[in-house]
Amino acid sequence: MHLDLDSFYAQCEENANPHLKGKPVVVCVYSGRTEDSGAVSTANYEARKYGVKAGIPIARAKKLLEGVDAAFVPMNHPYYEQVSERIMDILRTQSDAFEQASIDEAFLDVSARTATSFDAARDAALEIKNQLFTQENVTASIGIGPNKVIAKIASDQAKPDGLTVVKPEDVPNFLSLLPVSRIPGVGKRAEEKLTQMNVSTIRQLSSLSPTILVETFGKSLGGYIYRTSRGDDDEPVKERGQPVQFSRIATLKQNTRRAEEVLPVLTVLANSVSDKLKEHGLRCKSVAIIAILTDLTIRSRSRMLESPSSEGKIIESSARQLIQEFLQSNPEAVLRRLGVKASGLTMEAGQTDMSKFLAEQNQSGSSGT
Ligand code: TTP
Ligand code: CA
Repeated sequence: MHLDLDSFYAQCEENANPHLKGKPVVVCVYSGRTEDSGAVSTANYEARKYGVKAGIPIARAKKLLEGVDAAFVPMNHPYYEQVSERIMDILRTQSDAFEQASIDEAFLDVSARTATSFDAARDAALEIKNQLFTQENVTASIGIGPNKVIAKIASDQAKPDGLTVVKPEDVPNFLSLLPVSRIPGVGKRAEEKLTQMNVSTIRQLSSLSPTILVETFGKSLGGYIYRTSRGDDDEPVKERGQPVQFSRIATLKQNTRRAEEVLPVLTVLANSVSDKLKEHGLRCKSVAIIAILTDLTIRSRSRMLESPSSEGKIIESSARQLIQEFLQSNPEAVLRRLGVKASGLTMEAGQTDMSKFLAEQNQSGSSGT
């Protein structure tokens, strides 16, 4: 699920100043040089009807709204941050995994709590919208899809107060007629290059060869555009700024320190961690074993791999060495439970985080706020 609050700063202002409700509201970043110099940070949907939008000069917005009972308010970022924090706390509790993507956007993995039912996910989204409205008096647009990039494109499909569900089997139809600019990270420059190649829809884009896209946009952006045009994305939803790790722990059939009993379990755990990494398109830089002893003390040993990997064999061989070293140097230790952990996770070679392109786009397309 991807959730994007509607005209976020403007909604915050309307809630702080209820007399603004119903009027066109323009949130301004005044530069201070002259009374009207500066740019529009955002405008509510009433103001957008007049053509007012983020990034245009305030003077131009005033012209567009000449004779209209509109409000021009200065941006108050610390206040929007407070509102955002409260909203993100609500959303976090409604997800299995959570990733805040900006002050007013977040990804929610709801796969487990909905048992991957798209109908249950729709109900969950309605419940979230309801909760945001009752608790914070804000509306949001939500997209639901089989992966992050489809959910993000879907959340932009029906704004404001929208809800768009794209089931896996509907992905090709959903994408086919959308303009290429709907792909997050495809900015003005990329769009122009594609127009020169006679490509305007995502369907046309998906018929280009990966080689051409990589030649035109470079390995990273080209590869990303190619995958996205086919609806492919396997980035995990992860809390930003926190190290992500995968681990698997099992209870042994009986307490033991005998290699012939320990190693087969280790193999299963290593392969399970490897599957999890591959499923998310990730590789790990280091592998650890977790040994839970009969007195329930927890011991661990870790090592860096020569290069990041998601291969079961590599994870298993590291884990084997670690457990053997551990048992040798702890002759009294008897194991009750055993775990394998992969950490220092990185994207598969050639893949780049969608968020990187979004950040770049935000930098080049912002109104200088
Ligand atoms: P957006 O989500 O892009 O815009 P929005 O929430 O105002 O409107 P909507 O999602 O309904 O289309 O950006 C979130 C906030 O970031 C926005 O409220 C104000 C701020 N912002 C700027 O200050 N400058 C900008 O150029 C943009 C695009 C946004
Ligand atoms: Ca928004």
